[in-house]
Amino acid sequence: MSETSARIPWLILPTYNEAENIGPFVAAVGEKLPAAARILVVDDNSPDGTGEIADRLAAEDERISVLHRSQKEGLGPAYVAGFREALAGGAGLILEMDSDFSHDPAYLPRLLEASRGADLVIGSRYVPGGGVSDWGALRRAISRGGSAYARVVLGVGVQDLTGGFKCFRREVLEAIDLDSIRSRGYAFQVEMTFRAIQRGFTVVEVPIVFRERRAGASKMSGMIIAEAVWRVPLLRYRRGS
Ligand SMILES: Nc1nc2c(ncn2[C@@H]2O[C@H](COP(=O)(O)OP(=O)(O)OP(=O)(O)O)[C@@H](O)[C@H]2O)c(=O)[nH]1
Ligand SMILES: [Mg+2]
Repeated sequence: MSETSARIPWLILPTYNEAENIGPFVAAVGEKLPAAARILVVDDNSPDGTGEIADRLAAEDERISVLHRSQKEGLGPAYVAGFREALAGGAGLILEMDSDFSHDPAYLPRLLEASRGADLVIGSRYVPGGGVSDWGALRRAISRGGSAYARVVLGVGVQDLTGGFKCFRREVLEAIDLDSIRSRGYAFQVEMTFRAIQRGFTVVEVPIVFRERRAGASKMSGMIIAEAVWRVPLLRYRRGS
């Protein structure tokens, strides 16, 4: 494989009821990605028709494809299914981000550039230059507290463990036993980063400013937070694969 084909990025976009966002979002990321990049939408049978909209986008643009799953199972299983498809398709880099404009497509080139020097790049709210633009004090505290909790419990130096704007080198996902990933919500983000560190991969954080979603409703729930609280300590006691 040549140097260039080895680095072909696949962007995985999980969607659940993102009908208003998905069209403009796919167009926005498409402008920021290299021409050879692929965009894979992973839709969990959204009742609002996101999957059908994504199918129409895919029919018009060969860079785009859609993975339809039968039911909503959370972010974790959707990403794992997307990772498998990207690996099978020959991806050199696998990017993940929210499909609601909270993660600004303008940062994509920076993540890709940083991936030349690290196995896992994290778009980070909690390094100098990063931040959150329009959250209230409570949501800020939950997020910051969650990252700090996971950092202390797991004993790692990464500042933003719960964020979902990332770029993995292919080798990282190949080294992690994806079958054994059980986390569904934010815990999934913590678990993937922790497993990468456990396996000796290098991590770099690049600053991003996180914004409120542009349209549609949040899927965050008490369940998702609770899952992270009890699952994170367990991560220490499980081998990566
Ligand atoms: N396929 C799939 N996608 C999901 C699921 N839950 C959330 N998503 C998507 O994952 C991304 C992040 O979820 P959000 O609902 O934005 O959750 P959040 O970012 O924690 O919450 P907000 O900041 O309030 O938007 C979005 O693109 C969602 O559409 C799911 O169960 N399945
Ligand atoms: Mg969001």
